[in-house]
Amino acid sequence: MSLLPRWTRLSGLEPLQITPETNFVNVGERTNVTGSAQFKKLILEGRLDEAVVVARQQVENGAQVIDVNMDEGLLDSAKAMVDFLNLIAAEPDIARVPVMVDSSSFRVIEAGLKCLQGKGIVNSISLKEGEEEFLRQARLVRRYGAAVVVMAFDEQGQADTVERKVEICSRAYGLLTDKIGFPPEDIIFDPNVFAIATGIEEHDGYAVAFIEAVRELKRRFPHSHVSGGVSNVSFSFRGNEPVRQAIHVVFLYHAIGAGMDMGIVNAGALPLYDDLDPELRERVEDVVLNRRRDATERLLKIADRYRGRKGEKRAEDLRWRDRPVRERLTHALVHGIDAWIEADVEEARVQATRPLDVIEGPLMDGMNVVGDLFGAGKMFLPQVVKSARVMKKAVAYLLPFIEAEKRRTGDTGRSNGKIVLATVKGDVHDIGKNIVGVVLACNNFEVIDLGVMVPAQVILDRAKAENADLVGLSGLITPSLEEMSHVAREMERQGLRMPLLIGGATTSRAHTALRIDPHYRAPTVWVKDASRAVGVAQSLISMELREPFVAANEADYAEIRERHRNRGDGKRLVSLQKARGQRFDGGWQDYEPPAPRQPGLHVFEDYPLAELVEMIDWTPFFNTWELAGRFPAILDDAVVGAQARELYRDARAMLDRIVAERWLSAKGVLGLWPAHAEGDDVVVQAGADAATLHFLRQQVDKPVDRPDFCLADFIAPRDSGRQDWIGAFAVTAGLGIERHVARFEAAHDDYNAILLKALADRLAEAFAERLHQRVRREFWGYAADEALDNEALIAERYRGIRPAPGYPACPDHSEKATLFRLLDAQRHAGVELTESFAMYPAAAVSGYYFSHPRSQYFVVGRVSKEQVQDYARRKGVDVAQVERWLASNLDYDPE
Ligand code: B12
Repeated sequence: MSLLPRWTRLSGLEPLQITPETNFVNVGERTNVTGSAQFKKLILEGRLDEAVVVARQQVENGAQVIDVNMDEGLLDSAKAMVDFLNLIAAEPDIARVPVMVDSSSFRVIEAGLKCLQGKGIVNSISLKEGEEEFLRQARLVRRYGAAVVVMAFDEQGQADTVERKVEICSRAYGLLTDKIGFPPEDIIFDPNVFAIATGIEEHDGYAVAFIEAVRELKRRFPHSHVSGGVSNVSFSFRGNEPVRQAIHVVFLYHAIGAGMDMGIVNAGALPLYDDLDPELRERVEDVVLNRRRDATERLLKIADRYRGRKGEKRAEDLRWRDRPVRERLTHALVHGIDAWIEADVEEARVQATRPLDVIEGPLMDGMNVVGDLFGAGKMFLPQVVKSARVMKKAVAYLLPFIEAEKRRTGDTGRSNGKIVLATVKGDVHDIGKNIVGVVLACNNFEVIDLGVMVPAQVILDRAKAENADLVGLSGLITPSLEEMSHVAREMERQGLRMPLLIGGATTSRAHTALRIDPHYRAPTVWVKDASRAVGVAQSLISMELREPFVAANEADYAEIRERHRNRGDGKRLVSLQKARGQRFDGGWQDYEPPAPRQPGLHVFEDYPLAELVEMIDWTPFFNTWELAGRFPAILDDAVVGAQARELYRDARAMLDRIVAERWLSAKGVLGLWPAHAEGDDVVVQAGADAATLHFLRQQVDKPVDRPDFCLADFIAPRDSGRQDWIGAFAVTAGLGIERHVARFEAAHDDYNAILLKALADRLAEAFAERLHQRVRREFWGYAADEALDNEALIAERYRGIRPAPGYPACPDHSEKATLFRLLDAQRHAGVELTESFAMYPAAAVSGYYFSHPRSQYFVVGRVSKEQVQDYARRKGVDVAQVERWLASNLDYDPE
């Protein structure tokens, strides 16, 4: 029998494991009436559907757990908790993450615990009312199978010194583990963060007390976790955000260093100290670490200078230019400065015996620093990509010298290992893959990037020819999952034996374990993101690490397969008939669908980019660069703010040039046609061309008052006697991008190449948003008076929806074929469909328009074989084909 490691295992519909590699668990706080005024208002006004949207946004923005708190005097908190948890439980995209049930009343907590379908966290219990009550509550928590936050609070009050914090938490730990067998990994301590620099002397040691308590608690109880509310610490600097930020950065830096591993902050990692003004940092550090008696006074003296400034250094400090060349190279790499790189490399080359020594010596040393800082969460992705640019420029400068040397001596140098990377056939997305390539190259891997839409045989042939150590596959859309299984099968059939890495937005550990790994006998490893790629690649290359790493991975996948085999007792789906019986009711008797003012096709040649710039939704842009948080708040974020501002400045500067110099052009087409629903299909009459759009229905077991949605429900059925309409669109903002990407790549500038692609994607999304707005106001015209600002548009506070094939409400990508035919999208918008229904150029979006006032987004989630068979029949294709298209949605194993 193999013992599972002592990791905290939480779950919503999906598992969340907290392993020693997990940097920091980010708990979403906006579904908390005590913390969010907006959420409180929605709950008090009974606008529960909008409150659900808040929860969804949290998850979309990367919260790994969501905190739900209903402690409000005007509410029946237990009822509000139950209602809200039941609502989100029926939304698979929210319910996938664990819930933290948060209340100061245990009655409310217990009511909440009864609704959780996975393993959540209780926030919180304490010894405030004595041991008996503490144990009673803890037993209940244990019976409900949740983890627990324990506050450092006992019969005497809240702990404020290290000794009291540690003493109370230790006592609680002892009681929990000895008396009721509570697993140590399910205990999370909250040793109270209090405000410092308040002018009261005894408060000066509060941050140190917290940090030292964290250190001691982690030493004593290594399997447990420590959490806390960070913003409390800077409370006395309210109104001076830059100083508050600096305090948070410094506090988090030390607290995380001491072992704090969970919290209600947007923290994925830590910034470099260099991003703070050194004077400010020093004085903040004096305050946080309580290093001198006059620390608060000294910070106050300079605090005003930073009001309105963002806490970062302004004038360039060039003192590093006076240091020896080796140090200069490291500095240039770590800070991504390429201004002097060629001169410095030349100086190092002249001093070195062989040109290769410059790479293998100072440059690799510098990149190792970058790799270590990134690995430790102290450097961010945009910085790493900039470092890689400096490295590439340095290598490019040295290459002719190295070639000459090679011709003379035959010496080719050494790399960490060779990896062949490709986006699989039918898929066009490469931002994620390129980022992974850059990060691996920074760690001295030789990366052979085959680009996008690469057929299996090309990948295999190249892997063989290069004698590659690793193969890495990337894909963004569901059909690519099937293609990845195919590549694995071919690798097996053709006798390849190097490990296979799998990555990209729709891939998952479960899919890799169930559908790829079994086909290939060499190690097959799913990699979540770029930060993890290096560790995985290095483990697979290393003589010592490989065996234990592969064994752990295999055990993990075997467990997933085992669980999958035994999943019989999971949540059942309802029959298709029952789900259809619970369809959304459009109220057709009392509702007249609006007729478009301008029906038919509308083509937009060369749409003005300037009009799109202001409609950009920036949040996903930062996510692309692994900076978590919402725009614009992210610019002031305690942890990633400085990096986010720098990236934003670069992005705006490039956008100006994209528009002024017409680097890209945007084209689009939309159509509005008469339509009616026939069951779960929608029949469209586009001029002489009639077409049927096929949709899928949710089969979730819901309370009777909540529908099992299908998009066809938003269109009037033929027998309603109403004339209804549907719309569709296809847009791109990526025409002409190749030339500029090639230009950057030729200059070894991955940073700007990735920046440009990410901006083209944003413009494509903005174009889709803008056209939808114009459809509502002009072309369909059912909301002619709509006046919403960008924030309201991003929050989708308008009537009607524009779901896109592939999105959770309509997961079948193959429907794009019908959409493209109706729109003649290739001719009108310059967009092509690949064999897997990806669109080229990559920066493209296509979808439908629905006008019904209560139309909404939802997640179809899992579908039964019965529905798949029905859908195949409706589409006129065989069941096996539909099973391939809907691989991620099947509630059963095909075959
Ligand atoms: C931005 C975005 C877009 C952008 C472009 C994305 C792009 N160029 O990559 C635009 C707006 C153009 C877009 C369009 C569409 N999108 Co989109 N999009 C997203 C979004 C919001 C983020 C994706 C992203 O860029 N992430 C950042 C990058 C850096 O991450 P990444 O690619 O995952 O890569 C990281 C890891 O996966 C890993 N990795 C990646 N590859 C590899 C390879 C190896 C070897 C390793 C080790 C690791 C690794 O490391 C990377 C760095 O950390 C996601 C939702 C989401 N949160 O994921 C939806 C999403 C991917 N899109 C989706 C869909 C459906 C579409 C459309 C089909 C919609 C439509 N009908 O128009 C189109 C398709 C466009 C086309 N050309 O075919 C779906 C896919 C669902 C599915 N099951 O297929 C998603 C998941 C949204 C959703 N919830 O439904 N999209």
